[in-house]
Amino acid sequence: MKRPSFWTGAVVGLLLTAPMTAVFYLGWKVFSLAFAPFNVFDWMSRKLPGSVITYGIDTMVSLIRSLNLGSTDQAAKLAEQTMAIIFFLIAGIITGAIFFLVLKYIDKSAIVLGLIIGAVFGIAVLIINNLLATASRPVIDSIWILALFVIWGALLGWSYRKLSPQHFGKSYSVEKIDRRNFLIYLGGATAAITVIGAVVGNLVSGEKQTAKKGEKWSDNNALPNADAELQPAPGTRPEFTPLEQHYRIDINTVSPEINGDSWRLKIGGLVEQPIEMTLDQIKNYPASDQFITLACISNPVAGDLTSTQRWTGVSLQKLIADWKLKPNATHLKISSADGFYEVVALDTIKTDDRVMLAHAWDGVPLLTKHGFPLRIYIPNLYGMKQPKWIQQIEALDHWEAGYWVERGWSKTAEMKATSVIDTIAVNDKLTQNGANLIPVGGIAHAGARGISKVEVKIDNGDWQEAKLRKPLSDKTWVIWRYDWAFQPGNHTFTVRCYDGSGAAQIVELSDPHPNGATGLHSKSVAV
Ligand SMILES: Nc1nc2c(c(=O)[nH]1)N[C@H]1C(S)=C(S)[C@@H](COP(=O)(O)O)O[C@H]1N2
Ligand SMILES: [Mo]
Repeated sequence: MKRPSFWTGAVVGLLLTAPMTAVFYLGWKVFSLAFAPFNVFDWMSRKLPGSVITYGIDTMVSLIRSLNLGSTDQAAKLAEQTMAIIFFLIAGIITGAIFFLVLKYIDKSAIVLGLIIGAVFGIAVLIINNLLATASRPVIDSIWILALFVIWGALLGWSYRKLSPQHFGKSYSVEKIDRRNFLIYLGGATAAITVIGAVVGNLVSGEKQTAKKGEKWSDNNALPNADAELQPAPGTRPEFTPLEQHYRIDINTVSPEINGDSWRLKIGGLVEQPIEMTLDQIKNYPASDQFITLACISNPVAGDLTSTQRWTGVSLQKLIADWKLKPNATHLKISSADGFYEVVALDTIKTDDRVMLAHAWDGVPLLTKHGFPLRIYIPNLYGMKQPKWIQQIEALDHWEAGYWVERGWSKTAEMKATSVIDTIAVNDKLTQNGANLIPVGGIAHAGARGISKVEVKIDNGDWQEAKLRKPLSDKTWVIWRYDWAFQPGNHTFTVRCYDGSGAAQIVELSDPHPNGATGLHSKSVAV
């Protein structure tokens, strides 16, 4: 009877790693403990070269869009989480296979070796978990990770022993049956643990975090443009994105959970005296409210990675006045709990009082996934320049590349002008002065530069000016509408816009990487 093979090792690796993943999942859902597969994945995604990550993101966004998998950000997070678990299982399979292969040639106690491997992996993962700095309870997390990995390693060694011939000392055929029985027994036990872990974990995974009804500003207040004359064409997206529907993009499979009471904003670097501020101290400064359309630089033309909310925060002008920056300070480096960072010039802050540290959206504290307790707003720039979960601000005497800039994205990340056709409302025809009209509409946005004009073109006709609805603010998208005196048949609509200074939207097609997508949006319809 031969010793168990490489392939048996791979099977055992899978049989043990699947239930470990399920137990990690259960611990995460029930006790908010670290979920190792996500830790490893997030760490890898920070360490891999920017080009690989950008390729991965681009591929994912275009796959999600072409397969119509629904909202891009949610599908992307799900895809990342699935990949994280698959990578983890594959690592377990490979380790199991190599473990069995190595033991074939060296005559050591399998259980001791398994324990050692489990401990080494456990220590590596707990270091990764702590490096990510999103761990809220590092000590408990570390014990948990180490314990599961050590048990996993011991079981791997034990399985090898159970499957080894010296253990049986019987006839070949009896050994073969014993071996098969052991694998079936192991498979049954681990499948049961996996299913229980997954099902129970799913049951307790509470509702998505949201504000209570009546708590949000928008529950009790009319939007600032409630008196706007022009009504959106039926089917136009909501002008104000409901809080729960705001797109979400960041480098975390799971958002950092920060305790607002113990959190401190640390201000250091080129300051006379480093200081720490509590959330209440920041909230005690006079706050301002700004309606803002945020967009991700990865958003393709007409993509869904853009939303509009009401941000509340404190102008950085007011804050830096009390921070005693040294005269040679020229930039602030903003660092976040997840290891993300960006650098903003003091000149930008001094000349623009809209740059703020925001602590609320729609009148309630920032949701965890949107950066609780504090995020920055810098007008006219894509989201990649605007850290969430801020922890530290360091005054520098030079510019530095931020997280995505280091990974090959735009240094300035100024928002491109863009216009989108949301709807050609063929079922909402109206008659005006005897003419039959079909409402067509959508949005146009150019960062904080405003929109001065939107035009639509039907097939190869002339550009026609659309009507603009008074926007929520000069930083939000503008809703446009064009009532089309329709002709039956197939038609293609194209839209273009001009920013507040009259500059035309860029017509040339370009992908989001590295400067943000450009090109005109078209939509076809059969009437
Ligand atoms: N700490 C941190 N802040 C971050 C990011 C991140 O990964 N980590 N992603 C940025 C990017 S790329 C975008 S588009 C916006 C999205 O903000 P939202 O998820 O609240 O819509 O957050 C920005 N701030
Ligand atoms: Mo982004």
